[in-house]
Amino acid sequence: MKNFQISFEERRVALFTETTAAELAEYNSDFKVPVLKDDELLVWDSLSILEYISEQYLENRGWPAETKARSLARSISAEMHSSYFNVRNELPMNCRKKFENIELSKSAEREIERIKALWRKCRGEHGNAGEWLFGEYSIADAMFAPIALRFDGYSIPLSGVEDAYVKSVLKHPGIVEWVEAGKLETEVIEADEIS
Ligand SMILES: N[C@@H](CCC(=O)N[C@@H](CS)C(=O)NCC(=O)O)C(=O)O
Repeated sequence: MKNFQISFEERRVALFTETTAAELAEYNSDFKVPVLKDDELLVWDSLSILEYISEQYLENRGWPAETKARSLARSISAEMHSSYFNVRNELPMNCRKKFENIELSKSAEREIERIKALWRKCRGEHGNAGEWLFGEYSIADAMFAPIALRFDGYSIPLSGVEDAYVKSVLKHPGIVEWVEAGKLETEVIEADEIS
């Protein structure tokens, strides 16, 4: 929404606290974030929210205009949404710390190689018009932003296309703002801390 200058108010909900369930109860999101409230309409789950915003506010400009690019963008966004469980477990989101030389399972390494290969394919086949996966910024970039942040935070070796892509994500003004806000948070989710 920040990328497309759609104004919104953000309500921060700290997870796994004594008040989390009560704070999220009104949104019907199974006590999870993110959830979008647009007047009385509730939309939950990140990909559904992105689809709704694209339809309702962007005349579908959230997805690439060209059919093949759009189809690939949908496939990789759905894959991101439903996969990479080893990356999620072994590289938990943590914007406040930087890690070097972490040991990863073969399964996590394989997922990382898969993600890099997808990025190279998108950039190689559809990336000419800009620095994003499909040239111009799309839903696919929003979906992969958490992965790019993890690759940076856990110092995953990157080269060429993937390195440039992560740098683009890190300097996106919406991401810079989001990471800065994250750094000011004081809560710690112990289950997501790795040593
Ligand atoms: N598939 C959902 C995942 C939602 C989800 O698990 N959100 C996490 C934060 S990223 C959460 O709310 N966790 C709290 C919990 O599971 O109780 C989406 O992408 O929106």
